[in-house]
Amino acid sequence: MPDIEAPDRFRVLIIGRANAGKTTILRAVYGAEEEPEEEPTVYDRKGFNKIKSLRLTLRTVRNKITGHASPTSATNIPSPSHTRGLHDIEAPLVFPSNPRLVFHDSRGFESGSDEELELVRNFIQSRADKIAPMEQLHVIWYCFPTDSNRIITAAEQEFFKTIDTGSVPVIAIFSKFDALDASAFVELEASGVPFEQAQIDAPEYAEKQFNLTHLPLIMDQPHPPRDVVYLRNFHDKKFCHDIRKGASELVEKTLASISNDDVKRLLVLSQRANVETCIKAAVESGVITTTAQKLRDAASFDPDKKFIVDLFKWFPYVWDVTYEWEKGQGRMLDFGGAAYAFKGPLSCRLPLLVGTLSPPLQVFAVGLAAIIVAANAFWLQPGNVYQSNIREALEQYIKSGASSRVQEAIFSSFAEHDGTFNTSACKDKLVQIVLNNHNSMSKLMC
Ligand SMILES: Nc1nc2c(ncn2[C@@H]2O[C@H](COP(=O)(O)OP(=O)(O)O)[C@@H](O)[C@H]2O)c(=O)[nH]1
Ligand SMILES: [Mg+2]
Repeated sequence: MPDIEAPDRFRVLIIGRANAGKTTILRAVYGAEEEPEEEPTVYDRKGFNKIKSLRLTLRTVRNKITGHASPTSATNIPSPSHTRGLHDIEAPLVFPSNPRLVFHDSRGFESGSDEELELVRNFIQSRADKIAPMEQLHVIWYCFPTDSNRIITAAEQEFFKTIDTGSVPVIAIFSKFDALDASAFVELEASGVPFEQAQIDAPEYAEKQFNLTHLPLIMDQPHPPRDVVYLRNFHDKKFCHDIRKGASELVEKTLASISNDDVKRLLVLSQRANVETCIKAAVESGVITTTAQKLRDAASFDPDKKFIVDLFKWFPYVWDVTYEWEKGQGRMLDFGGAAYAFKGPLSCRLPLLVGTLSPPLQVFAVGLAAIIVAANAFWLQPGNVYQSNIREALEQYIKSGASSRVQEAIFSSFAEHDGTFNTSACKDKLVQIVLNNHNSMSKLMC
């Protein structure tokens, strides 16, 4: 059975010494940081408890919303890693609030023993692309804590010297970079740079120094990582800008390193750090441009629920809550509630959204409105979007004037268009219009 299943979860191997910051990174990227009781739940080695655990997961989230006691203590669930003693690289882990991600946690090569290296090598080989899609590994995040005396050990260099990970990309993560920023600041100030300027210059200076002194230790190896990210201040929510920026960069670089479109889609759906990734994926899916093209000669456009659902489904934080409030129990693949929250007010709001645009351009106006509303709703209730947030974001979109600006941008870009809308040039233009008119992180205080 598993052999014919398409992968529906993004699978990461995260490697790094104890305290490297691995769990903190996963929480930031996968939106689990607000859920203190959600320790990763370990499935059994073959994933036999998977279905049971997913149901349990959903029940746990629902109980949290309704205030009921957690059922976990009374039920027979697999034990979390800390009660199992040693880390087991084979044991898949999930955050109960986000079952679309599966990860495997490896302590790496702390003792530098060949045995540990062999364990990781075997794991990677056993998960290479020949096995069933459900079991495949999609990326390796190799995490180096930069607050330690030896940032890259000889044993860790051995990984990049001897392990060819084939089609599975490796991204090197240098975590706790705030430690190096602090040393860079001290150095800059000691060399006469004024206090405030030294604070501004420190991160860039720290990265430059690091790239000269440390990075070659892995980049010059036979199997260097595909890309590198520096993460700082992930431990402290006060630094939400650093956390969002770092997590977004990790997602973007991982996305760029993956060639398979289905796997890219899994990553877009599993991560909750990068709203712009969702925006691009929603436009590039072609839902808007194919619909517009079909309506080239139509007399009117009446958006149906499916059109909205097909756009909202690229925004995973909308997806989950829809499930919770709409169905209570059952499948997660239902966006109906959020789509109704958007479509309900449309009967009287539609003229405001589409103005005097022609039917195919009305598709653009409604489609981009849905995307911007889904994107902006993220900031109303980060990572946890309710139907009321969708309604509120739609009202804001109209009242703030963003709706009129989008209409004007659509008109000036496409009024003279020949009607061949489903092209990458068209999609690029639409992405640009959304990026110019949604509430990005940089426009908001977080
Ligand atoms: N200064 C600093 N501390 C961090 C950062 N990320 C994580 N930490 C802290 O490092 C410790 C270990 O983090 P954890 O994610 O549990 O590491 P793991 O053992 O690799 O999973 C925790 O106390 C975190 O708060 C960071 O970016 N900067
Ligand atoms: Mg951990």
